[in-house]
Amino acid sequence: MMFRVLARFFTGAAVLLFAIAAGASAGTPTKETIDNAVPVGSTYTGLYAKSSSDKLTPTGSIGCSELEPNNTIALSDPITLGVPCTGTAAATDASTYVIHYASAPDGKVHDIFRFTIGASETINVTMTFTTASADLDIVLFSQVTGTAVDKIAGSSGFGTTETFTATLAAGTYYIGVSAYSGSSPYTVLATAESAAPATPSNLTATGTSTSQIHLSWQDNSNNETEFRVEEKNLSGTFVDIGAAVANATGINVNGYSPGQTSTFRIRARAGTSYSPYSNEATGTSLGTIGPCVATRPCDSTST
Ligand SMILES: [Ca+2]
Ligand SMILES: [Ca+2]
Ligand SMILES: [Ca+2]
Repeated sequence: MMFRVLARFFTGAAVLLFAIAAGASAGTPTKETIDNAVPVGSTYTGLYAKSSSDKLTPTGSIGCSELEPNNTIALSDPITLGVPCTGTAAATDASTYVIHYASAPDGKVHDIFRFTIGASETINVTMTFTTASADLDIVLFSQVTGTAVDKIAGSSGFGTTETFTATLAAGTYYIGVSAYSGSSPYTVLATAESAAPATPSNLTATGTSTSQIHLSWQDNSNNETEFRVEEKNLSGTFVDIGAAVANATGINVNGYSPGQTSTFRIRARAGTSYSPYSNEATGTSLGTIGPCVATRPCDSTST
């Protein structure tokens, strides 16, 4: 079967086109969006049905944007573990289900994402939103009874980050986003705890005293156990010198002589899985260069 619809439009400025072809199981709505830069002038868009011989196979991680409406299980958007999904929720949006909270009035489920796991797994879910005056919450459920979701886990705090962890059997689960009040864009990230954490980035090393170098980085993972810190030794080999706790974005390394230079890298650990290494960063303790110390590297000008 093949049909084609052509639409012509003119644009005086660049617009965005971008294609996400999300596979969907039988009986589930399939949605596609196009978002790509086009030049000034005439542009054509085409819609056509493809047969099952479609050979497009996405590779790597692609971002995820909520496709409205998604306020029922049937309309839920797929979320890939480890890939952030963005959306917008407002307390005035249409909703189909409610969340029975134990110690608060019912919340409404405005947006729903779904994922499937093939084996038991511990899942970390984090939602961050940008409008501090709003109050967004998240809930995890696997089914609905009447109009209420059967809540497995969730978070209903008052800050702009909501996070929870749930250990789940194999199956399909739903993450519901509720705008308890106000309206805000948000990002949801669901990560399998057994998965390698995302790589920390933007590592810097700065001397903060004659005996101390401060390391700073960006935490990009929501499932890390800790960050392992490595330092290059006198023979040029990186050696693990210790760890910073989960969600840390900095640590002090002590024991230097004045003016001593050293190079570092870090990686996130989740259980037995490690992220790739961060960039390498080099820093120098304050003060004038002193003698080399056996356990610490010196730069070439040290004596
Ligand atoms: Ca929404
Ligand atoms: Ca909240
Ligand atoms: Ca983290």
